[in-house]
Amino acid sequence: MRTQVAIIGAGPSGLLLGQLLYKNGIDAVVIERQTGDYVLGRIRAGVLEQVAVELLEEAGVSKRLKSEGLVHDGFDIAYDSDLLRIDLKKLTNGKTVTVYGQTEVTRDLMDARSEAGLKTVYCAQDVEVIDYDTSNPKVKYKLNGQVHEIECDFIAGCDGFHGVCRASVPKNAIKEYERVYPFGWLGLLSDTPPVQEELIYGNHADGFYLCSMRSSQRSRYYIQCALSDHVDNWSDDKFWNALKSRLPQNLAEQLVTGASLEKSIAPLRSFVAEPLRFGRMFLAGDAGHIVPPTGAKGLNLAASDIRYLSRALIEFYGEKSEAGINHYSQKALARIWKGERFSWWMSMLLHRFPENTGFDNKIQRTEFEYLASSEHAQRVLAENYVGLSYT
Ligand code: RFL
Ligand code: PHB
Repeated sequence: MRTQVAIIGAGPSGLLLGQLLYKNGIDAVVIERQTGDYVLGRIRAGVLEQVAVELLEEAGVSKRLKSEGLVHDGFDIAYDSDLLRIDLKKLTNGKTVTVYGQTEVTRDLMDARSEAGLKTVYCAQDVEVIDYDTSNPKVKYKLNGQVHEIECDFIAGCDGFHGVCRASVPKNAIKEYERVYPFGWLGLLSDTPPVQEELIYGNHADGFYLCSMRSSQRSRYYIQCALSDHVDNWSDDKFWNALKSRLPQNLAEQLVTGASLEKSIAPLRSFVAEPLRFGRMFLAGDAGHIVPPTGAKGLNLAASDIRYLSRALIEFYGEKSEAGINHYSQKALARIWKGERFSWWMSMLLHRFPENTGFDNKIQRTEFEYLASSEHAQRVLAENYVGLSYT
Protein backbone atom coordinates (compact mmCIF):
# COMPACT_ATOMS: atom_id res chain seq x y z
CA MET A 1 0.00 0.00 0.00
CA ARG A 2 1.17 3.56 -0.67
CA THR A 3 -0.03 6.91 0.68
CA GLN A 4 1.36 10.43 0.88
CA VAL A 5 1.14 10.85 4.67
CA ALA A 6 0.91 7.95 7.14
CA ILE A 7 -0.67 9.26 10.34
CA ILE A 8 -0.06 7.23 13.49
CA GLY A 9 -2.85 7.68 16.05
CA ALA A 10 -6.58 8.45 15.68
CA GLY A 11 -6.84 10.89 18.57
CA PRO A 12 -7.81 14.50 17.86
CA SER A 13 -4.35 15.34 16.41
CA GLY A 14 -4.26 12.51 13.89
CA LEU A 15 -7.89 12.83 12.82
CA LEU A 16 -7.72 16.61 12.44
CA LEU A 17 -4.55 16.35 10.35
CA GLY A 18 -6.21 13.70 8.17
CA GLN A 19 -9.24 15.93 7.63
CA LEU A 20 -7.23 19.06 6.76
CA LEU A 21 -5.04 17.09 4.33
CA TYR A 22 -8.12 15.53 2.71
CA LYS A 23 -9.64 19.02 2.25
CA ASN A 24 -6.48 19.95 0.37
CA GLY A 25 -6.31 16.88 -1.86
CA ILE A 26 -3.53 15.11 0.05
CA ASP A 27 -3.86 11.37 0.60
CA ALA A 28 -3.41 9.99 4.11
CA VAL A 29 -4.02 6.78 6.04
CA VAL A 30 -4.62 6.81 9.81
CA ILE A 31 -3.27 3.85 11.81
CA GLU A 32 -4.64 3.42 15.35
CA ARG A 33 -3.77 0.85 17.98
CA GLN A 34 -7.18 0.85 19.72
CA THR A 35 -10.78 0.48 18.53
CA GLY A 36 -12.76 3.61 17.63
CA ASP A 37 -15.05 3.04 20.62
CA TYR A 38 -12.09 2.89 22.98
CA VAL A 39 -10.78 6.22 21.66
CA LEU A 40 -14.26 7.75 22.14
CA GLY A 41 -14.52 6.34 25.66
CA ARG A 42 -11.58 8.38 27.00
CA ILE A 43 -13.01 11.39 28.81
CA ARG A 44 -10.51 14.21 28.51
CA ALA A 45 -10.51 17.84 27.49
CA GLY A 46 -13.45 20.19 27.60
CA VAL A 47 -12.36 23.72 26.71
CA LEU A 48 -11.51 24.95 23.20
CA GLU A 49 -9.71 28.17 22.35
CA GLN A 50 -11.23 30.36 19.65
CA VAL A 51 -8.31 29.57 17.30
CA ALA A 52 -8.98 25.83 17.77
CA VAL A 53 -12.66 26.38 16.97
CA GLU A 54 -11.62 28.27 13.82
CA LEU A 55 -9.39 25.38 12.74
CA LEU A 56 -12.24 22.90 13.20
CA GLU A 57 -14.40 25.22 11.08
CA GLU A 58 -11.71 25.23 8.40
CA ALA A 59 -11.68 21.42 8.54
CA GLY A 60 -15.45 21.43 7.93
CA VAL A 61 -16.35 19.72 11.21
CA SER A 62 -17.86 22.55 13.23
CA LYS A 63 -21.59 22.11 12.63
CA ARG A 64 -22.39 20.35 15.91
CA LEU A 65 -19.72 22.33 17.77
CA LYS A 66 -21.50 25.54 16.71
CA SER A 67 -24.94 24.33 17.77
CA GLU A 68 -24.06 22.37 20.93
CA GLY A 69 -20.83 23.99 22.18
CA LEU A 70 -21.24 26.39 25.12
CA VAL A 71 -19.55 29.76 24.62
CA HIS A 72 -18.06 30.99 27.91
CA ASP A 73 -17.20 34.65 28.49
CA GLY A 74 -15.37 34.00 31.75
CA PHE A 75 -14.62 31.65 34.64
CA ASP A 76 -14.10 31.82 38.41
CA ILE A 77 -11.06 31.21 40.55
CA ALA A 78 -11.83 30.34 44.16
CA TYR A 79 -9.16 30.55 46.85
CA ASP A 80 -10.47 29.18 50.14
CA SER A 81 -13.78 31.07 50.44
CA ASP A 82 -12.81 33.99 48.13
CA LEU A 83 -14.10 34.06 44.58
CA LEU A 84 -12.58 35.98 41.66
CA ARG A 85 -14.25 36.13 38.25
CA ILE A 86 -11.96 36.36 35.24
CA ASP A 87 -13.95 38.22 32.59
CA LEU A 88 -12.27 36.75 29.52
CA LYS A 89 -14.38 38.68 27.06
CA LYS A 90 -13.79 42.08 28.62
CA LEU A 91 -10.10 41.48 29.29
CA THR A 92 -9.31 40.26 25.76
CA ASN A 93 -11.44 42.63 23.68
CA GLY A 94 -14.16 40.14 22.91
CA LYS A 95 -12.48 36.72 22.91
CA THR A 96 -14.18 33.70 24.49
CA VAL A 97 -13.68 29.94 24.87
CA THR A 98 -16.03 27.12 23.90
CA VAL A 99 -16.90 24.23 26.18
CA TYR A 100 -17.22 21.15 23.93
CA GLY A 101 -15.86 17.77 24.92
CA GLN A 102 -12.85 16.17 23.25
CA THR A 103 -15.04 13.09 22.79
CA GLU A 104 -17.40 15.15 20.62
CA VAL A 105 -14.55 16.70 18.61
CA THR A 106 -13.22 13.18 18.00
CA ARG A 107 -16.66 11.86 17.07
CA ASP A 108 -17.21 14.70 14.56
CA LEU A 109 -13.82 14.02 12.96
CA MET A 110 -14.46 10.24 12.83
CA ASP A 111 -17.86 10.84 11.20
CA ALA A 112 -16.36 13.22 8.62
CA ARG A 113 -13.67 10.65 7.87
CA SER A 114 -16.07 7.81 7.29
CA GLU A 115 -18.46 10.01 5.25
CA ALA A 116 -15.58 10.86 2.93
CA GLY A 117 -14.67 7.16 2.68
CA LEU A 118 -11.16 7.72 4.07
CA LYS A 119 -9.09 4.84 5.39
CA THR A 120 -8.51 4.35 9.11
CA VAL A 121 -6.92 1.14 10.33
CA TYR A 122 -8.11 0.41 13.89
CA CYS A 123 -6.68 -2.30 16.16
CA ALA A 124 -3.27 -2.13 14.45
CA GLN A 125 -0.70 -4.06 16.48
CA ASP A 126 3.08 -3.79 16.70
CA VAL A 127 3.20 -0.54 14.71
CA GLU A 128 6.75 0.28 13.53
CA VAL A 129 8.06 3.41 11.82
CA ILE A 130 10.89 2.56 9.40
CA ASP A 131 13.38 4.62 7.33
CA TYR A 132 11.80 7.91 8.41
CA ASP A 133 15.14 9.65 7.89
CA THR A 134 15.14 8.70 4.18
CA SER A 135 12.86 9.86 1.34
CA ASN A 136 11.05 6.52 1.45
CA PRO A 137 9.59 6.01 4.95
CA LYS A 138 7.41 3.02 5.77
CA VAL A 139 4.99 2.01 8.47
CA LYS A 140 4.62 -1.65 9.38
CA TYR A 141 1.83 -3.10 11.51
CA LYS A 142 -0.04 -6.30 12.20
CA LEU A 143 -3.77 -6.66 11.74
CA ASN A 144 -5.48 -9.94 12.66
CA GLY A 145 -2.07 -11.59 12.76
CA GLN A 146 -1.14 -10.47 9.23
CA VAL A 147 1.77 -8.07 8.59
CA HIS A 148 1.05 -4.96 6.48
CA GLU A 149 3.42 -2.29 5.18
CA ILE A 150 2.55 1.21 3.99
CA GLU A 151 5.04 3.24 1.94
CA CYS A 152 4.70 6.99 2.29
CA ASP A 153 6.34 10.40 1.81
CA PHE A 154 5.90 11.46 5.46
CA ILE A 155 4.99 10.00 8.84
CA ALA A 156 2.94 12.10 11.27
CA GLY A 157 3.49 10.89 14.83
CA CYS A 158 0.13 11.75 16.42
CA ASP A 159 0.25 8.77 18.75
CA GLY A 160 0.14 10.45 22.14
CA PHE A 161 2.56 10.41 25.06
CA HIS A 162 3.00 6.61 25.10
CA GLY A 163 3.22 6.24 21.32
CA VAL A 164 5.77 4.49 19.14
CA CYS A 165 7.02 7.44 17.06
CA ARG A 166 8.92 9.42 19.69
CA ALA A 167 10.10 6.15 21.26
CA SER A 168 11.67 5.13 17.90
CA VAL A 169 14.01 8.12 17.80
CA PRO A 170 17.56 7.42 19.07
CA LYS A 171 18.13 8.99 22.50
CA ASN A 172 20.99 11.17 21.23
CA ALA A 173 18.76 12.80 18.58
CA ILE A 174 16.12 14.08 21.00
CA LYS A 175 16.12 16.17 24.16
CA GLU A 176 13.33 15.78 26.66
CA TYR A 177 12.32 18.32 29.32
CA GLU A 178 10.04 17.11 32.06
CA ARG A 179 8.41 18.03 35.35
CA VAL A 180 6.21 15.55 37.17
CA TYR A 181 3.80 16.93 39.79
CA PRO A 182 3.34 15.13 43.11
CA PHE A 183 -0.43 14.59 42.76
CA GLY A 184 -3.14 13.62 40.28
CA TRP A 185 -6.66 14.66 39.29
CA LEU A 186 -9.57 12.41 40.10
CA GLY A 187 -12.34 13.18 37.57
CA LEU A 188 -16.04 12.33 37.72
CA LEU A 189 -18.58 12.69 34.92
CA SER A 190 -22.29 12.73 35.77
CA ASP A 191 -25.65 13.57 34.25
CA THR A 192 -26.34 16.39 36.67
CA PRO A 193 -26.68 20.13 35.97
CA PRO A 194 -23.38 22.01 36.54
CA VAL A 195 -23.07 23.78 39.89
CA GLN A 196 -22.95 27.08 37.98
CA GLU A 197 -22.89 28.21 34.36
CA GLU A 198 -19.17 28.99 34.26
CA LEU A 199 -16.13 26.91 35.26
CA ILE A 200 -14.65 27.21 38.75
CA TYR A 201 -10.98 26.47 39.39
CA GLY A 202 -10.47 26.23 43.16
CA ASN A 203 -7.63 26.10 45.66
CA HIS A 204 -8.65 24.75 49.07
CA ALA A 205 -6.62 23.55 52.06
CA ASP A 206 -7.51 19.96 51.05
CA GLY A 207 -6.36 20.58 47.48
CA PHE A 208 -7.38 21.74 44.01
CA TYR A 209 -10.83 21.25 42.50
CA LEU A 210 -12.43 22.09 39.17
CA CYS A 211 -16.10 22.35 38.30
CA SER A 212 -16.54 21.93 34.56
CA MET A 213 -19.25 20.60 32.28
CA ARG A 214 -20.14 19.08 28.95
CA SER A 215 -23.67 20.53 28.62
CA SER A 216 -26.41 22.10 30.74
CA GLN A 217 -27.22 18.59 31.99
CA ARG A 218 -23.80 16.96 32.18
CA SER A 219 -21.08 17.93 34.64
CA ARG A 220 -17.40 17.15 34.85
CA TYR A 221 -15.72 17.63 38.22
CA TYR A 222 -12.13 17.06 39.32
CA ILE A 223 -10.40 17.01 42.70
CA GLN A 224 -6.69 16.84 43.51
CA CYS A 225 -5.74 13.43 44.88
CA ALA A 226 -2.56 11.59 45.86
CA LEU A 227 -0.61 9.99 43.02
CA SER A 228 -0.77 6.67 44.82
CA ASP A 229 -4.58 6.83 45.06
CA HIS A 230 -6.88 4.51 43.08
CA VAL A 231 -10.42 5.10 41.73
CA ASP A 232 -11.62 2.04 43.62
CA ASN A 233 -10.94 3.97 46.83
CA TRP A 234 -13.47 6.58 45.74
CA SER A 235 -17.16 5.76 45.93
CA ASP A 236 -19.38 8.40 44.31
CA ASP A 237 -20.46 9.54 47.79
CA LYS A 238 -16.89 9.98 48.93
CA PHE A 239 -16.12 12.05 45.83
CA TRP A 240 -19.18 14.31 46.25
CA ASN A 241 -18.43 14.84 49.93
CA ALA A 242 -14.83 15.78 49.19
CA LEU A 243 -15.90 18.22 46.46
CA LYS A 244 -18.60 19.75 48.67
CA SER A 245 -16.17 20.33 51.49
CA ARG A 246 -13.82 22.20 49.15
CA LEU A 247 -16.44 24.43 47.46
CA PRO A 248 -17.40 27.82 48.93
CA GLN A 249 -20.48 27.27 51.11
CA ASN A 250 -23.15 28.86 48.87
CA LEU A 251 -22.00 26.75 45.91
CA ALA A 252 -21.72 23.58 48.02
CA GLU A 253 -25.38 24.05 48.92
CA GLN A 254 -26.32 24.26 45.21
CA LEU A 255 -24.30 21.22 44.11
CA VAL A 256 -26.49 18.56 42.52
CA THR A 257 -24.99 15.10 42.91
CA GLY A 258 -25.78 11.86 41.08
CA ALA A 259 -24.39 8.55 39.87
CA SER A 260 -21.05 8.74 38.07
CA LEU A 261 -20.86 7.84 34.38
CA GLU A 262 -17.07 7.69 34.53
CA LYS A 263 -14.35 8.14 37.13
CA SER A 264 -10.62 8.17 36.48
CA ILE A 265 -7.33 9.47 37.84
CA ALA A 266 -4.90 11.38 35.63
CA PRO A 267 -1.31 12.14 36.67
CA LEU A 268 -0.06 15.67 36.05
CA ARG A 269 3.03 16.24 33.95
CA SER A 270 4.83 18.95 32.00
CA PHE A 271 6.90 17.52 29.15
CA VAL A 272 8.45 18.77 25.91
CA ALA A 273 10.53 16.86 23.35
CA GLU A 274 12.84 18.80 21.05
CA PRO A 275 12.95 18.80 18.08
CA LEU A 276 9.59 17.72 16.63
CA ARG A 277 10.98 16.71 13.24
CA PHE A 278 13.24 13.76 12.43
CA GLY A 279 13.84 13.62 8.69
CA ARG A 280 10.44 12.78 7.27
CA MET A 281 8.72 12.09 10.58
CA PHE A 282 7.00 14.78 12.64
CA LEU A 283 5.66 14.65 16.19
CA ALA A 284 2.42 16.51 16.96
CA GLY A 285 0.13 16.81 19.99
CA ASP A 286 0.75 14.71 23.11
CA ALA A 287 3.40 12.68 21.22
CA GLY A 288 5.68 15.72 21.48
CA HIS A 289 4.51 17.48 24.63
CA ILE A 290 2.28 17.22 27.68
CA VAL A 291 0.87 19.94 29.91
CA PRO A 292 -0.92 19.55 33.24
CA PRO A 293 -4.65 20.05 32.44
CA THR A 294 -4.97 23.10 34.70
CA GLY A 295 -4.75 25.63 31.86
CA ALA A 296 -6.91 23.59 29.43
CA LYS A 297 -4.09 23.72 26.89
CA GLY A 298 -3.36 20.09 25.85
CA LEU A 299 -5.92 19.66 23.09
CA ASN A 300 -5.50 23.28 22.05
CA LEU A 301 -1.73 22.89 21.62
CA ALA A 302 -2.36 19.70 19.66
CA ALA A 303 -4.63 21.71 17.34
CA SER A 304 -2.03 24.43 16.88
CA ASP A 305 0.67 21.84 16.02
CA ILE A 306 -1.71 20.41 13.43
CA ARG A 307 -2.34 23.87 12.01
CA TYR A 308 1.41 24.37 11.48
CA LEU A 309 1.98 20.83 10.20
CA SER A 310 -0.97 20.74 7.79
CA ARG A 311 0.03 24.09 6.29
CA ALA A 312 3.63 22.87 5.90
CA LEU A 313 2.53 19.70 4.09
CA ILE A 314 0.05 21.58 1.89
CA GLU A 315 2.88 23.96 0.95
CA PHE A 316 5.19 21.01 0.22
CA TYR A 317 2.75 19.35 -2.18
CA GLY A 318 1.22 22.53 -3.64
CA GLU A 319 4.22 24.80 -4.07
CA LYS A 320 6.98 22.17 -3.98
CA SER A 321 8.49 24.19 -1.12
CA GLU A 322 10.20 22.69 1.91
CA ALA A 323 10.14 25.96 3.86
CA GLY A 324 7.10 24.95 5.93
CA ILE A 325 8.38 21.52 6.91
CA ASN A 326 11.80 22.99 7.70
CA HIS A 327 10.24 25.50 10.10
CA TYR A 328 7.57 23.25 11.64
CA SER A 329 9.50 22.22 14.74
CA GLN A 330 10.74 25.69 15.62
CA LYS A 331 7.37 27.39 15.04
CA ALA A 332 5.35 24.78 16.90
CA LEU A 333 7.77 24.70 19.85
CA ALA A 334 7.63 28.49 20.29
CA ARG A 335 3.87 28.27 20.90
CA ILE A 336 4.15 25.03 22.90
CA TRP A 337 6.58 26.55 25.42
CA LYS A 338 4.18 29.42 26.02
CA GLY A 339 1.43 26.89 26.72
CA GLU A 340 3.82 25.00 29.02
CA ARG A 341 4.63 28.17 30.93
CA PHE A 342 0.97 29.07 31.38
CA SER A 343 -0.14 25.56 32.42
CA TRP A 344 2.73 25.34 34.90
CA TRP A 345 1.79 28.75 36.33
CA MET A 346 -1.91 27.86 36.70
CA SER A 347 -0.91 24.56 38.32
CA MET A 348 1.41 26.29 40.80
CA LEU A 349 -1.32 28.79 41.73
CA LEU A 350 -4.10 26.29 42.25
CA HIS A 351 -2.72 23.10 43.82
CA ARG A 352 -1.58 22.25 47.34
CA PHE A 353 1.95 20.91 47.05
CA PRO A 354 2.79 18.39 49.79
CA GLU A 355 6.34 19.75 50.08
CA ASN A 356 5.30 23.42 50.37
CA THR A 357 6.67 25.41 53.29
CA GLY A 358 4.82 28.18 55.11
CA PHE A 359 6.68 30.64 52.88
CA ASP A 360 5.51 28.87 49.68
CA ASN A 361 1.90 28.98 50.93
CA LYS A 362 2.12 32.70 51.68
CA ILE A 363 3.55 33.38 48.21
CA GLN A 364 0.78 31.33 46.59
CA ARG A 365 -1.93 33.20 48.49
CA THR A 366 -0.26 36.51 47.59
CA GLU A 367 -0.23 35.49 43.91
CA PHE A 368 -4.02 35.10 44.15
CA GLU A 369 -4.44 38.42 45.97
CA TYR A 370 -2.27 40.21 43.43
CA LEU A 371 -4.34 38.70 40.62
CA ALA A 372 -7.55 39.80 42.33
CA SER A 373 -6.25 43.35 42.74
CA SER A 374 -4.63 43.90 39.35
CA GLU A 375 -6.47 44.12 36.05
CA HIS A 376 -3.10 43.89 34.30
CA ALA A 377 -2.44 40.52 35.93
CA GLN A 378 -5.94 39.33 35.01
CA ARG A 379 -5.38 40.42 31.43
CA VAL A 380 -2.21 38.31 31.23
CA LEU A 381 -4.14 35.30 32.50
CA ALA A 382 -7.08 35.92 30.16
CA GLU A 383 -4.87 36.41 27.09
CA ASN A 384 -3.26 33.03 27.69
CA TYR A 385 -6.48 31.21 28.61
CA VAL A 386 -8.39 32.22 25.46
CA GLY A 387 -5.34 31.23 23.39
CA LEU A 388 -2.39 33.23 22.10
CA SER A 389 -2.71 34.39 18.53
CA TYR A 390 -0.46 32.84 15.89
CA THR A 391 2.76 34.60 14.97
P1 RFL B 1 -4.20 11.27 22.16
O1 RFL B 1 -5.57 11.79 22.38
O2 RFL B 1 -3.49 10.61 23.27
O3 RFL B 1 -4.27 10.29 20.91
C1 RFL B 1 -3.19 9.47 20.51
C2 RFL B 1 -3.72 8.23 19.83
O4 RFL B 1 -2.63 7.43 19.37
C3 RFL B 1 -2.92 6.06 19.65
N1 RFL B 1 -1.66 5.31 19.75
C4 RFL B 1 -1.19 4.51 18.76
N2 RFL B 1 -1.68 4.23 17.58
C5 RFL B 1 -0.96 3.38 16.80
N3 RFL B 1 0.20 2.81 17.20
C6 RFL B 1 0.73 3.07 18.40
N4 RFL B 1 1.87 2.52 18.79
C7 RFL B 1 0.03 3.96 19.24
N5 RFL B 1 0.25 4.46 20.49
C8 RFL B 1 -0.77 5.26 20.78
C9 RFL B 1 -3.69 6.12 20.98
O5 RFL B 1 -4.47 4.95 21.16
C10 RFL B 1 -4.54 7.36 20.76
O6 RFL B 1 -5.79 7.09 20.18
O7 RFL B 1 -3.22 12.43 21.65
P2 RFL B 1 -3.56 13.71 20.72
O8 RFL B 1 -4.38 13.30 19.52
O9 RFL B 1 -2.27 14.39 20.51
O10 RFL B 1 -4.53 14.62 21.59
C11 RFL B 1 -4.07 15.25 22.75
C12 RFL B 1 -5.21 15.42 23.77
O11 RFL B 1 -5.83 14.16 23.92
C13 RFL B 1 -4.73 15.94 25.12
O12 RFL B 1 -3.74 16.93 24.95
C14 RFL B 1 -5.87 16.55 25.96
O13 RFL B 1 -6.83 15.59 26.28
C15 RFL B 1 -5.35 17.19 27.24
N6 RFL B 1 -6.41 17.72 28.12
C16 RFL B 1 -7.00 18.94 27.87
N7 RFL B 1 -6.65 19.67 26.79
C17 RFL B 1 -7.28 20.86 26.51
O14 RFL B 1 -6.92 21.52 25.52
N8 RFL B 1 -8.33 21.34 27.28
C18 RFL B 1 -8.77 20.65 28.37
O15 RFL B 1 -9.73 21.08 28.98
C19 RFL B 1 -8.08 19.42 28.72
N9 RFL B 1 -8.46 18.70 29.78
C20 RFL B 1 -6.82 16.97 29.22
C21 RFL B 1 -7.87 17.49 30.05
C22 RFL B 1 -6.26 15.73 29.52
C23 RFL B 1 -6.68 15.02 30.62
N10 RFL B 1 -6.06 13.77 30.87
C24 RFL B 1 -6.77 12.60 31.10
C25 RFL B 1 -4.63 13.63 30.63
C26 RFL B 1 -8.30 16.79 31.15
C27 RFL B 1 -7.68 15.57 31.47
C28 RFL B 1 -8.16 14.88 32.72
C1 PHB C 1 -12.77 19.51 31.45
O1 PHB C 1 -13.91 19.96 31.29
O2 PHB C 1 -12.51 18.30 31.38
C2 PHB C 1 -11.66 20.45 31.73
C3 PHB C 1 -11.90 21.82 31.71
C4 PHB C 1 -10.87 22.70 31.99
C5 PHB C 1 -9.62 22.21 32.29
C6 PHB C 1 -9.37 20.85 32.31
C7 PHB C 1 -10.38 19.97 32.03
O3 PHB C 1 -8.61 23.10 32.58
